[in-house]
Amino acid sequence: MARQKRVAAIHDISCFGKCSLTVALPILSAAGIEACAIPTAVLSTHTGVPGYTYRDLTEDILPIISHWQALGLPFDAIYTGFLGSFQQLDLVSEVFRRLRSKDTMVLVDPVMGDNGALYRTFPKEFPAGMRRLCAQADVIVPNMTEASLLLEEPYQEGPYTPAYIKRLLRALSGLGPRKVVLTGVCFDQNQLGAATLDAGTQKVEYLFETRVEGYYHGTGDIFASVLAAALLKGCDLTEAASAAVEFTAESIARTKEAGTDVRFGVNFEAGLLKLSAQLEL
Ligand code: PXL
Repeated sequence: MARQKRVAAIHDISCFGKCSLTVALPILSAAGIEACAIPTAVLSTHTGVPGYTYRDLTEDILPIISHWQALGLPFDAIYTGFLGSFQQLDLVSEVFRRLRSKDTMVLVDPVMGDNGALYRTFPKEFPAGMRRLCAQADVIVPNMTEASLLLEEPYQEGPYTPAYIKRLLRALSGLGPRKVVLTGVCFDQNQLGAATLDAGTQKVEYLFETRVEGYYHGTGDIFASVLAAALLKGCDLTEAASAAVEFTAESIARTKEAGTDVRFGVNFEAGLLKLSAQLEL
């Protein structure tokens, strides 16, 4: 049997509502990957639900890493998402310096906005700091809002043209990462998916599924977690993005059918067995 892969997952824990660590950990585990958590903050729910509690864990990050370093643990990947404070951008850079070896894949999901706007929890300097973090990544997974914030360009509503998407992909790759996966891409109203660019091959690929109307919370985190898992299991960028688009679209379709409150996340759990079989490489 191949050696088990180990990931450091750096995200908040929103205790209810299915996003960040509460989706990243089960998805990585379903793929047979050892998931080690570095919580950036503890919230009662994600910030889209009014009245949420918030405990910032900025001060806990380096002590956790120092202990892990003392144990001499090697990491196959570091996967970051929602950060709890502006200072955590620099701390996460320090985590990269301390835990990264030449074989470690660093995947940054630059979680900071949606629907054309920066999340209200972040200061306006946050995108510039996130750009510096993305420069250190091997793979980044922005949505269309995050792409515009990273590139300091006005946000545009879809549908898009292939020329526009290719220009964004190249500009994002120009920030540093060799692999870029852009989510929320569509060329017409009936589809939705992702576009990928691998700087090594300069190949651009598009992966689409049929669009389901509505805004389903936590789907960006589900997408990035499947992408991370599939890449670690040896899929190439196109295969990994395809698995992520399919898993996310199926989770949304299931939730639509059940008619549950879209703020509380999607039913991704019912897809985990299939994902497990699919990634059994
Ligand atoms: O799904 C992204 C996300 C993660 N974590 C928290 C959030 C959000 C999006 O709003 O609020 C706490």
